[in-house]
Amino acid sequence: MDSRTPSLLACGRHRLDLSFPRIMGILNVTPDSFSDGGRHVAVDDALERAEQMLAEGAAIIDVGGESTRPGAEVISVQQELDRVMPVVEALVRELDALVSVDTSTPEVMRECARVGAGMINDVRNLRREGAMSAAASSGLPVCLMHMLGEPGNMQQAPHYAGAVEDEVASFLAQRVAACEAAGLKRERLLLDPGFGFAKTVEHNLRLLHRMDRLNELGLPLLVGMSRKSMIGKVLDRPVEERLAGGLALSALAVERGARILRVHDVGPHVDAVNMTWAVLEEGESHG
Ligand code: 9MG
Repeated sequence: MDSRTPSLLACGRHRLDLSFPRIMGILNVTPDSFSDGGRHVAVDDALERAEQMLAEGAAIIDVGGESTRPGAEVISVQQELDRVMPVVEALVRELDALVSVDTSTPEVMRECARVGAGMINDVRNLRREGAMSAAASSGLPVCLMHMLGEPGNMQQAPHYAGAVEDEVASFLAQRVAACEAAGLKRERLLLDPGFGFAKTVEHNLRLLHRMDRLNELGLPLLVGMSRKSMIGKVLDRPVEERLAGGLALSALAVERGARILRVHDVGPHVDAVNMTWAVLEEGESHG
């Protein structure tokens, strides 16, 4: 993060201090995520999982009801509301958690803001019809992620004419300009390179290596690499054996300026990130 980057983010009732890196815990509320013994069981399970992530040091809980995996089922607005709303309401009411909502759907953005969510995380960077104005009127910070196409087709043949980091930076700069034109203030924006979204392994590795290019945009950076296939492909590991690879990537991302890391395994990432930060801080204090 450079000196122009805002370090205190207003997230509804919460203030998020980004002068040091923070962990965002992933809470998927798709039908396969929790036991299917009825609505209350699912909400209770989600609450328990969120409570555990907060106890392990997560600053934010990212709740998502629509899978972004290639080939994932497309769901209706009502299905997404039904999955997400009871969980967001419970997290706000029972845990007073800072909840981010992983959604591209304007109705979900509006409803979640109404019940006390603190952030919008949109992998489609507000390109769905009505999303820009819903996000603007929510008053919440928004994470704009880079992605070409849609989750269903994004991995078909990802191609960048120039250096991937330059193209991602210029795409995000254009989305920031579009947000500002729609009344969404710059101070409310976060940027995300979108690891694994319309990118080959080589694109992902280069993008992380050159993340300083995105720092030049002067907004806080959020990254999500936890358990992703880039780790599986480099290390030849199945999804349940990708933690060590993910910790290495998180340390490198922090060193390159990331201020929010979206992860599944909160405890180990808190330690890895705090350790990395201690080294960086010590370097700073000795010039
Ligand atoms: C929802 N989701 C899945 N992967 C993600 C990533 O890398 N970044 C953000 N912001 N959201 C993501």
